[in-house]
Amino acid sequence: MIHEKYYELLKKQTAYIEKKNPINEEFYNGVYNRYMDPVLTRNHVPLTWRYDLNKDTNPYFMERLGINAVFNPGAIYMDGKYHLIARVEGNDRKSIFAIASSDTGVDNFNFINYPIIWEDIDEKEINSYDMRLVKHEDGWIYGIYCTESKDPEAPIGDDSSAIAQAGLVRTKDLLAWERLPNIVTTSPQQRNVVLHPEYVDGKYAFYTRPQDGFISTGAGGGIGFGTCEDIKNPVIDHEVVIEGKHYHTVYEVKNGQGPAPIKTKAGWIHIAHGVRNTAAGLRYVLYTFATSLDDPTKVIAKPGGYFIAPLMEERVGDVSNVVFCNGIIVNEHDDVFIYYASSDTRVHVATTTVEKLIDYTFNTPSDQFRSLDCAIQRKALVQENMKLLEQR
Ligand code: M1P
Repeated sequence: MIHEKYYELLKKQTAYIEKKNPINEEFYNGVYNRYMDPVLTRNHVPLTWRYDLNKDTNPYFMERLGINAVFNPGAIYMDGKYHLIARVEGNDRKSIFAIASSDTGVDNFNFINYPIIWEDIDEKEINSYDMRLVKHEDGWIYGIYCTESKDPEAPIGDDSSAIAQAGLVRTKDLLAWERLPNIVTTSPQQRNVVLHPEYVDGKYAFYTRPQDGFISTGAGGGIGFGTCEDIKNPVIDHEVVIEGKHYHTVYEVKNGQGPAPIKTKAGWIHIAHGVRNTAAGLRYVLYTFATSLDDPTKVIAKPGGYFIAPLMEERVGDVSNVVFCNGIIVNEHDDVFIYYASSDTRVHVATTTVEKLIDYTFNTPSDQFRSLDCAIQRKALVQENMKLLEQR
């Protein structure tokens, strides 16, 4: 017999999920809209994934398999629907992947089917997260995610050192998944590995993030680029850093490619995350840059500073002061949906258009790297504006 509490909670959850999500009119920067509510949280996860509904075996209607957080989703637009493959983290700290879909892209996201499962080809894999979904020109949809295992070299007693590598899966319909071998590079660790949607010189091309350690990038770091011939034997034997770290910027400690870049008439537009250190710990923000359509390793535009930073309640969560993006959708109207997670806890959306993204990326002044030069840059803006105002 189904516990009566189930129906009470289901009614509340349905109202929560179906609530409209208006634009946050308090916020304005001309670049993108923010929304009043997160688009995906742990409260969206179906009750059937968390509770045993049976009154005989669960008389107190306790949550048996709790959910801690839902964040860092990959995103894809298919059949007129906005699909997110979210990182769903259980109370046990393990992340699993699950699909949530919406007709609007800004609200009413519902988890569908079951948590995603594929062939278990890597018994060392303990945790998996942060999938980047890419529809490649070869016809497959690829998912690259971080696959984390215990560091076999860790000294006895060290039960937290880990190794991060890039796992690879593919699908045609988001339902049946084929697990391909992990991506092999020359770097000891990898996170934030992303497939470029087109062949480059007839090869599969990847953005990488070489790093020496699990948290610290060490001598590595920066957004790398490399190619491989055979996606079923994904070995990248040469990585070149195309977008590095830089002292006293928002990406001075590390950075990483977000989702696959968007192809526009002006160039490939990338959304990346940059990390800097503060007295309160690492701060993650998003920034954009563009690469050439002729040469995806060549950065041709890069606004100074951040594009999206954690704001108000976004600043607090399991890992506070973080925004992270690995999913973006461009629909048939060139509307852009940027799915970003805040503080490793929940998912938000920011919306803009391809035209606005181009304008922002190509016309926002670059970082001058020194305070006095930044003052000169801002004074020039003020002077031009004063001239205009005086001419009124
Ligand atoms: O906790 C912030 C982020 O940290 C990692 O990102 P990066 O490898 O760039 O430091 C990831 O674990 C990511 O999932 C997380 O959001």
